[in-house]
Amino acid sequence: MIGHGFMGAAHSVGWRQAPAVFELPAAVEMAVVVGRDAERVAADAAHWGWAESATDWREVVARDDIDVVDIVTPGGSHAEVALAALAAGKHVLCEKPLANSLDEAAEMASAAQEAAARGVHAMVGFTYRRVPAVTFMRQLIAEGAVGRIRQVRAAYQQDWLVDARAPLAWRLQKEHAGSGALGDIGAHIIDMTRFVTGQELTEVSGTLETIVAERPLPGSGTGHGLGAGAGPAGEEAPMGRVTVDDSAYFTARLSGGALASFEATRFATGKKNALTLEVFGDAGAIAFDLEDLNRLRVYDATAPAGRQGFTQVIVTSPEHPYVGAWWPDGHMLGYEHGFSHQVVDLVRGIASSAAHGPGAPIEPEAVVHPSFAEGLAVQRVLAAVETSAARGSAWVAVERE
Ligand code: SOE
Repeated sequence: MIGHGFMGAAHSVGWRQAPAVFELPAAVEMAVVVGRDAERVAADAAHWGWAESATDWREVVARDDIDVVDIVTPGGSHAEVALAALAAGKHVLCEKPLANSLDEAAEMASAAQEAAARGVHAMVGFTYRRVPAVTFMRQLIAEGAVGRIRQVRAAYQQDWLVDARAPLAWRLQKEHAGSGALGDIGAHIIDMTRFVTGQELTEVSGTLETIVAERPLPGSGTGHGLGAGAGPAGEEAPMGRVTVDDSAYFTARLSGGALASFEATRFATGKKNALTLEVFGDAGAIAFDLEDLNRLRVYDATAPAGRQGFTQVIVTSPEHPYVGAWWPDGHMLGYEHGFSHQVVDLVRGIASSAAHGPGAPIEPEAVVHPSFAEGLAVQRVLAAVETSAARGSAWVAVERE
């Protein structure tokens, strides 16, 4: 694993829990975690259960005993590490968003496509796809539960920047993060909308806003990369410029014709990690809320008049995706489980390719998603929103293959 911030901790939990809970067709050995500071990375490796730590990612990526490279660094280094890993024949799991620019994402997707012909997998870490309720929502929509999709409403709201003295973490610097709320959390709701509806975003009209333009420079520790606790934040601290958006609002047209609204913000006071996704069709509607992630609200518009209403489906049964491996019916899951499910699917896909050879792609492709091609599709939407915002919210077509 390259990187060891907040996402490094989350991925480590995934790598450790997946083989402990699920029957996997291959053994998982948490070999080495890489970071720039030898002492800090050694401490995290020991804490999270990795056998070794190292400071030179190139050396690690070249090692014969490494099969999978998991990239949890800020977006600015995703392309370089992923391209090197794919060239060395390693399977890659890369945190979202895929890259910091469209060009990098396109290069990564094309390298992944070449690698796929050699049985090498590349997956983007859009973990919320693997929240059981979200995977189930996709199944219900595919089965026709909402009928023809007429409208979508997606919002991802956080509030860790409301305090104007919150420090200038890497997530607020374009060279590290690519964009702000747009790429960090907007990318999640773009991916989830594509995932649950099976449709692409074809054109967008957006606005980006940087609400606090300057912030205190962080101290030595990078913390979890979010605002609070990342360093001294007094009035005397030297200030630096925020070079990304704090909030992103956009409207999109989906390939099936429906209109969709997206809101990604770090300024929604009181909303810690609130993500809602609602899909409305001519036969019904389904709503998901990350703060209540074991539940879907499902409305059947074909029910008899007078009996209509949102039904609460508790997604904790063995019949639901991923759930059966965990606890008895009714025992809920949380944020970290998606990281385990991601590992489960990646390992299953890798083992299947290893068993059948690269010529048998159907099964691995069904489980190893989203591909880098899908990561690129999200990146195209991010780029189109930025272009639209720069043109005064003009409608901009999302680039296609
Ligand atoms: C910060 O906004 C963040 O950690 C995102 O980077 C993650 O992708 C999301 O899971 C939680 O919030």
